[in-house]
Amino acid sequence: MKDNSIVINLDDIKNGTAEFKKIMLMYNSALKEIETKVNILSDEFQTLYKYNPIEHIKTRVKTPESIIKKMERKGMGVTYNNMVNYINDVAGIRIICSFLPDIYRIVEMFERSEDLKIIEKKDYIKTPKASGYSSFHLIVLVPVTFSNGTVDVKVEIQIRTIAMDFWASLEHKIKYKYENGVPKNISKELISCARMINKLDTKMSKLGEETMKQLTESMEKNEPEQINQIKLIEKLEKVLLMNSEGKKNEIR
Ligand code: 0O2
Repeated sequence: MKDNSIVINLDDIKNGTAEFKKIMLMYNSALKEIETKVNILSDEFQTLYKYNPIEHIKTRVKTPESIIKKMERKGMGVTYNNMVNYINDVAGIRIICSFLPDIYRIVEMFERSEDLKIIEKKDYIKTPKASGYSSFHLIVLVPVTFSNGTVDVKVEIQIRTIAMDFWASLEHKIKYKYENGVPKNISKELISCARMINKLDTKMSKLGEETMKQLTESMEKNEPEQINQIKLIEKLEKVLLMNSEGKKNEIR
């Protein structure tokens, strides 16, 4: 396919071309939108359940060098068109969770979200990559409103546990040390470490579930008022949700 779009030139980017600045503003704004969403969710969990499944979040926009390298690696022309259409992780947010089941709770939250469109789901937890890498990835379109209209901006959301993050960070560091690829014995060891991480996550999740069960039981016994309050707030949320659904149907 012939690509007639504007070529990305590293020197131009370093000198700060208007196109590049505008595109990066789009990606940075989309990240701000998602970050706010995740922070609200985190506050809600903390307030309602006194339990927060989110340990921390990190956002980043890929460096121009890294964008260009990825396009070259994928064998595509280094153009703005290709970057916007085919590089899914120019803007990325990483959500680090405490326990394995928290990952799927957060995925469900994004699935329910009406202002985001999920365009791809990759479950590298059920099916880890050959390297041993494990995480849940969502590629989403985030609507961002500027003075002259709304643009849907692509963002990659990586959701993983603390243990998966530990493995991925160190593996990334090790990989970068070898220009000509990681030696076989080291990649074998890394796969074996990934398996250990998976076992550890499963064990810790069981402990987490057990602790939550015990805490809920003790709350039901000793603080029934608090449990009633939570139930009341959940009911209120449902009513608010039904009301907003009704309003939307009226508008339609
Ligand atoms: P970096 O340095 O994190 O920016 P696609 O994005 O779908 O067009 P891609 O890149 O093959 O194609 O998608 P994939 O495999 O889902 O990976 C996207 C990102 O996941 C990577 O971005 C990494 O951040 C992470 N990742 C994937 N595989 C591995 C792995 O084996 N080890 C580690 N540590 N991270 C991994 P980048 O751009 O490759 O890297």
